Amino acid sequence: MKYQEYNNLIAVGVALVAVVLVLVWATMAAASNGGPTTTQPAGPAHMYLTIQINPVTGWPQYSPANFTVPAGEVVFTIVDYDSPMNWTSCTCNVNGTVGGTETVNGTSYSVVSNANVAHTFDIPSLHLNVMSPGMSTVTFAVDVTQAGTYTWMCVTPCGTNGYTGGAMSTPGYMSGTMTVV
Ligand SMILES: [Cu+2]
Repeated sequence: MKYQEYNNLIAVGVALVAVVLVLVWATMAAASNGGPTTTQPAGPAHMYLTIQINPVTGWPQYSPANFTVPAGEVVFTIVDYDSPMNWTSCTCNVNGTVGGTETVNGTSYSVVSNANVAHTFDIPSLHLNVMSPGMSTVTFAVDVTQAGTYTWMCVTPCGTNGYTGGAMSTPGYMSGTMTVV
């Protein structure tokens, strides 16, 4: 073997080693950068609603009244700052939620006491019925797969003049829309 040939062989060998090293590095980089996709599921979306007395009208009001949530499971939290109200004609069965329950201040119920039902959150087309006791925090989950716009409403005779009062008859207070996308 001539000296020049020997040198060429060395050069080819070095080049091959370099190529192998680059391939090994690329494979490891791909693996550490989520090569095989093992990402955690994001978990359910959250929607936060509050019920407060509107300072101008004096009527209780859900906020936001019109909102958008993603399709699939969504966890709702309703913080109700309104006063407790006894609603003796309420059967108060939780309906249409994941598991058929809601939590009131952290305790799970399938039937809520009618001794305190300041408001409800109802979507008749989904058979959803959730009670919101005054001065409490309610959580529940819904799982709506069908995109669309759903009308929600409170069915408690809340606010001044009950069923015929402004809060119940004016959209944006005790009724609104939930858009599922
Ligand atoms: Cu209400």
